[in-house]
Order: sequence, then structure tokens, then C-alpha cells
Amino acid sequence: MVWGGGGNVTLAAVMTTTADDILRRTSGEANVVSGGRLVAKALKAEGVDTIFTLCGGHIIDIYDGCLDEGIRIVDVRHEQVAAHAADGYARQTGRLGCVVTTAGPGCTNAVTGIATAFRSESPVLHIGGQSALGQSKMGGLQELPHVDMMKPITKFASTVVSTERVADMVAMAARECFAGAYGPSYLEIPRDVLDRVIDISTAVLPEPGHARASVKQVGDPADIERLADILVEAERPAILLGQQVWAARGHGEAVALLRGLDVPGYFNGASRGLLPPGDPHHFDRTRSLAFSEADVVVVVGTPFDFRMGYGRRIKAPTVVQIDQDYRTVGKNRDIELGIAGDPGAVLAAVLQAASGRLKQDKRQLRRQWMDHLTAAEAAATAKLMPIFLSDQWPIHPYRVAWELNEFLTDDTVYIGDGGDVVTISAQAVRPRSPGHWMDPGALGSLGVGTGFALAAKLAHPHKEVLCYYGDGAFGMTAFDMETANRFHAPYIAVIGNNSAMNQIRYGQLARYGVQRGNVANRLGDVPFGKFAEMLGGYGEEVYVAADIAPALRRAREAVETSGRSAVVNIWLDPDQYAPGTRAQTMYK
Ligand SMILES: Cc1ncc(C[n+]2csc(CCOP(=O)(O)OP(=O)(O)O)c2C)c(N)n1
Ligand SMILES: [Mg+2]
Repeated sequence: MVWGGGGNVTLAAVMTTTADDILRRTSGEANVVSGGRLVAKALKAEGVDTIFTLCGGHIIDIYDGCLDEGIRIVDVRHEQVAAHAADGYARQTGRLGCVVTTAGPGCTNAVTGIATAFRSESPVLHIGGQSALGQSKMGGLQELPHVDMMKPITKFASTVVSTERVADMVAMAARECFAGAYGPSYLEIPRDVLDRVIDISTAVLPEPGHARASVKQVGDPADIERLADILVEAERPAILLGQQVWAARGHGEAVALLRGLDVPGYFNGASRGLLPPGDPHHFDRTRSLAFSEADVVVVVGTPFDFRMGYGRRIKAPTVVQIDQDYRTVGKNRDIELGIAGDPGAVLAAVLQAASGRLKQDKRQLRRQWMDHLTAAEAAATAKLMPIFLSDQWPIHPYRVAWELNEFLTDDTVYIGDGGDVVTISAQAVRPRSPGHWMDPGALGSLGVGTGFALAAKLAHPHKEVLCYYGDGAFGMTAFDMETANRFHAPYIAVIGNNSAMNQIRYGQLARYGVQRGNVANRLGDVPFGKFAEMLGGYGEEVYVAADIAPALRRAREAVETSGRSAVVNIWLDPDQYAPGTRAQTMYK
């Protein structure tokens, strides 16, 4: 251990005096409290049990408060990871996630994580330091206009201008995270506001359970009846369940509706895994077919964005949209009926309104419709099997995707962080239950994996966590694998290594040819297995397809026995691509 051994007596003496002083002032008297302590009290009231952070002088009083309130402090090596971890923790727990960063570069480093949470509608509270209010705009250390910077990528961004209001503002920012569609908030607390000690009777302290309304809105009851009518009359209905369904924990109601009304379900983003593969109402290879042949499509909790050709890919005569956000309903394409409300509450109300009204002949037609889709699913799988089982050398990326799916247990949280290899994995990997799939969402941010893995393992220590990275993505945030080890949150990292930023490289080659297409997209050949070894864990290089499964098993065993993360670095054929990459659908 190197830290703390400096032995600077003068400094130690000064620091001891200061610490005693502070302790006397804050803990000694029950009636006084610092801004940092108020932050922690308010976080606890919001159900926050863990903060993700990287230290800085502007925010240390928050740590002191967290110690008093029993909030776990997880300190990472890069603020981007802290923000992704807070997002991941929110996704995994269904509660508010929290990231705390210092002023200036601490905030700018976290921007990608907060922006990812914004596009993924994840409830994350970002608390940031700022130089003292008393020196505002004087050129203080790390001073930046954080609130202006964070406004476009949050639902709410504000400065806290008085210590008395610290807890109140934390509660306000947290409330905003759950207003309509979820999302992040940013709160800047200047150093003098945070460090000041005040009489607790002057602080505004919202009481848990007494400062919120229910978010379980069902919209207009007449619309619930209308949707029930539409679904009862439909002959070939299909429902797409998006990330809001899982985020708002409406999965039980969603599944009950699919089963109760015999409707095929499709799942995207965090809602993958709502039903296990093989369930009669689970479909995933026939979405385009269903969207073009269905008479009714209901889209729940996911916008008409690029992932659905801005809604153009749905050809059904009747399209219904349900979303937490009023502004998302009807955006980019017209719909027959729109409902703004909580996915679970709306779907439960619709099922109740339709209860007992589905005629036998309609149910019969739906069974035929589902048989038709099931046959098409089987045909699509059969078509893919030769490449799923390919034993070509260099290894085919589809083979890795297949092996990963075979390897997953019912309790493995699967995370994808990368370009083409991760896109391919979505064709094979089918999580077995809700909450077991994590992806960056609509921002498409590379680098989410390490923070997500850390968060998933901390939230569910008894679950296995596996992150499949592209080699480009792994290089972005991998160093926080050390943090995962340090916090006893080890995971299995699998790298699909094509020594390139392949998803981009494909488009460049197609457009500019070989001479000018291999520019700014090729990476070195890195034996990443050694990276895990450097951190005290297990690492392995895999060159042939038959070795993938045994290597994954060795990694699992090593993680379980050593408590350290393992890396399986799989060397891939760089000239195989996903169909979406070949068709460049993400840009259409
Ligand atoms: C932070 C970030 N930078 C750049 C991109 C653009 N981008 C999308 S896919 C990709 C290539 C990723 O390479 P890798 O992780 O190795 O996966 P591969 O495509 O090679 O399978 C890039 C650079 C992005 N999505 N996010
Ligand atoms: Mg790559």
C-alpha cells in the first residue's frame, strides 16, 4: 500500500485539527448540519443506497454525509464510468441512480453517461461540485457553466444557492427524474453552500412518502375502453414492448395482457427478456413481418425513432401508441389512438376492460396468426444456423454470439458494449428473464459496458454478469475493471476482437473503396487477456471456434473462485458484418 504513508507531520497535524473541528461542529451537536450531510439525508430519503463518484475537493463533504447516512460510496477511475454505473444501477434496481462528480472536468467527463441516460430515459441524479458562490465567475479552480452545459441533456438542471435548500433541491431534482418518461437531472452545489454548517431547524427537509404523487396514470378512461375494443376486434394484432415497460416495472401487467388476449409480443431494449425464449407469446425474428401483416400494432414505451425507421416500418392499418411522455405520442408518424400514462397501469386497465370479451372465433384467428409467425421464426432461425455453428477460421462473429447465448444461465445479466459484434449478438442472445439485458440505448454510446457491469453486480451480487465488448469499446472504459475487482463485483468480459472499429469501417469501405476506406478505423492487435491478468484475474486468448465454450467456462470458474474479473479475448474475422451494418440501416 502506498497511499497515506507520506508522514508529513505538519500537514498531518493541521488535518487532524481540521477534522476534529469539523466533527465537533457537525456530529457533536445534533442540531447542526452541513450541506454535504443534507445531500446524504435527502438521497437516503429518495431510496439511494449507493453513489458512484470520483473524488474532488469540491464534493468531499458529500462523502462525509454519506458515511453518516450509511450510503455506499463507489469510487471509480473515470467519471464517464460513474455516470454509466449510476444509470445501470437505476436500470437494475428500479430506483433513482446517483452520480457525484467534482467541478469542471469531473462534470465534462460525466457528460456522455448523462446523455446516455437522457436518451435511454434512465432516472439518474447527477450532483456536481462548483467553485464557491462567493467567487462566482471570478475564475475559480475548475469553474465552468455546468448548468448551461447540462440543460439540453437533462430534464432539470439547477444550482443550489443556499445550504438551507440543499435537501429540498435534491428532492426537487429527484422528482423531475420521474416526471413523465424518466431521465436524468443535474444539480450543481457550490463549495461554500455545501461546506456551510447550519442549524438543522432552518433546513428544508421533505419527508419521504409525503412529497410525491403516484405516477401510475392511465390517461382518459374512454381511451382505455377504445383500446380494449380495438384489441378485442383485432385478428392479427402485435404488441411491441419497449424499455419503459421494464423501467417502470410494468412487465407483469404486460405479460398478463399478451397472454390474456393472445397477442404476439416483441421486445426491445431493456424489455428484452420480459418473456423467456420459447414462450408461446415471445417473438423476436419476425418483427418486420408482423409490422407489415398485422391489422393492429400497439407500441408501448418506445419512440418512433431510427430503430423503427421513424415509424415508417409499421404498415398496419391501426397503430396505437402508449408512452409515459405526452410529447412522444404521435411524434414522427400518425396513429389511430394515443395514450400518455404508465405502461403497466394502462395495460392492466386495458386487460380489465377487455376481460371476457374476446370471442372464440377471434382467439382462433389469433392462434393461426401466431402459428404463422412461429413458423416464420423457425425458418429465420434455421437460415441463421449455419453461421451460428460456423467453425471457420478466423472465428465468425455469429459463432461467438451463438456460444454466448448457449453459455448464459437464467440469472446472467448480459451487457452489450460495442459496434458490429454486439449488433450481431442481438440476433442470438435471448435473456431468460426481465432485467437481464442491458444496452446503451438510442445514444449508441460505446463505453457503457464497464459501468453497467459494475452496477449490475453491485445491485445483484448473486447474479452472474457478462459483458460482451467490441475491442474498440473495451479500450474506452476498461480500466474500471479494477474498480469492479476492488468492490468485489467481478464479471466476465468477453471481447469480440477484430482489431478495428468495424461497424464504421464497413461503411467507409463501401463508400470509398479499399484504398481510402481503411482510414481511422483500424486498431492494434491487443492480447486483452493479459489486461485481466494485470488486475489479478484470469485471461485467455481464443483463436478457434471450438475453444470458445471451454474458455467461457474457465472464465466463469475463475471469476467464482478468485473474485476477480476475467477476460476472454476472441480473435474474429474482420470481414464479416451484421446485416444492419451492411444495409447501414442505423442511418436511414
Ligand atoms: C463513444 C462513441 N464513439 C464513436 C462511436 C461510433 N461508432 C459506432 S460503432 C463503432 C465501432 C466500434 O468498434 P468495436 O467496439 O471494436 O466494435 P466492432 O464494430 O469492431 O465490432 C464506432 C467507433 C460511438 N457509437 N460511440
Ligand atoms: Mg472491433
